[in-house]
Amino acid sequence: MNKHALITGVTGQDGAYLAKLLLEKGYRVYGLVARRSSDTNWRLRELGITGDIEFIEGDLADACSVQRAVIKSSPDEVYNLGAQSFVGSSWDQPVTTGIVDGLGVTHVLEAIRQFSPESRFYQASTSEMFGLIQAERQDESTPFYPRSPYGVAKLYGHWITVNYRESFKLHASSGILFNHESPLRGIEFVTRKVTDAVARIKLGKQKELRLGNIDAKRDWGFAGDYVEAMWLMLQQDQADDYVVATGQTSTVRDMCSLAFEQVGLNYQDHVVIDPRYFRPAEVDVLLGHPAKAQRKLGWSAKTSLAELIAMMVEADLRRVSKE
Ligand code: GDR
Repeated sequence: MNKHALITGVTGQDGAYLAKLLLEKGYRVYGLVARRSSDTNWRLRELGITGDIEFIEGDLADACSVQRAVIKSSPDEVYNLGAQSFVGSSWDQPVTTGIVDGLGVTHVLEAIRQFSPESRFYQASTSEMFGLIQAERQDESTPFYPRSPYGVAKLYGHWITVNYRESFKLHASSGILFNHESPLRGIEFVTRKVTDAVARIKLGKQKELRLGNIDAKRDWGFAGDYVEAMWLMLQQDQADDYVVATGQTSTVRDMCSLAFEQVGLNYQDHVVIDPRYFRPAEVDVLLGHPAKAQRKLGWSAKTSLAELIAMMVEADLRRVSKE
């Protein structure tokens, strides 16, 4: 019998890579999708898996639709990856972000508790919960201090997952994932904004790249590596929380420099600092310490930042040259 998995956010970067991984493992994959007027299936198309997923229409903000999705998919595993995931937008849409990224998690957990209590649950927690840094390297015991409505909402999602695990003995785990990128990353996130601009500048379609705080430091890994950690968490006897990161940190400036060098350009000739991209409160530095994931899951990041950026620049050069 094939295992069933339900993925919320299946059309997002992580949803697409996870769906591919689970399909390769022989799972029947169901995806919760909200109706949108724009095309959201491009990632699934790029991975060639659109036809292999059973879509269920619904929205994390709508508890009834989440219940229906859980009943319909009778899942062995539920991966809650759906979210308003852009930190910058969370100041413009703080309530929507709170409903979807916070209460939405309770909707999924309640649906599991009532209709499918044997299902294993994965919550997409985030390094944004650490925010204002309390420790040089962040691990599962580092105190949280979120710095955006997104981080605050995700912290609720994290704790409600812990609470349902302790209250109702659900197999509910949280992956505290640090930044993870890929050619499927949305254009609003800084790595993809940079690699897309590098391709356009190289091909003569753009001159400059406007960025905000390029001194921010992030621990960037490859999303394709990180979805394996999600799956591994749900294969453990005990549910738990894990930091998933590379253990290396770099500035946005260094990441930019790598991307421009890839096509023989110097970022200083093209990058313009634009205060419009500064955030009301910033997370200055993130650096994960993924020792527990390594020890208990046997997981570690395989892709370096240089390899990741090279992969993304290559993909954007191909895309932009076809336009
Ligand atoms: P982040 O990712 O907020 O860390 O959250 P993002 O790529 O948006 O920002 C990273 C850092 O770059 C700085 N920055 C800019 N960011 C954007 N988007 N655009 C710019 O022009 C720009 N200039 C500088 C930002 O200020 C920030 O410091 C991501 C998301 O995927 C979350 O959903 C996820 O939870 C975390 O990573 C882990």
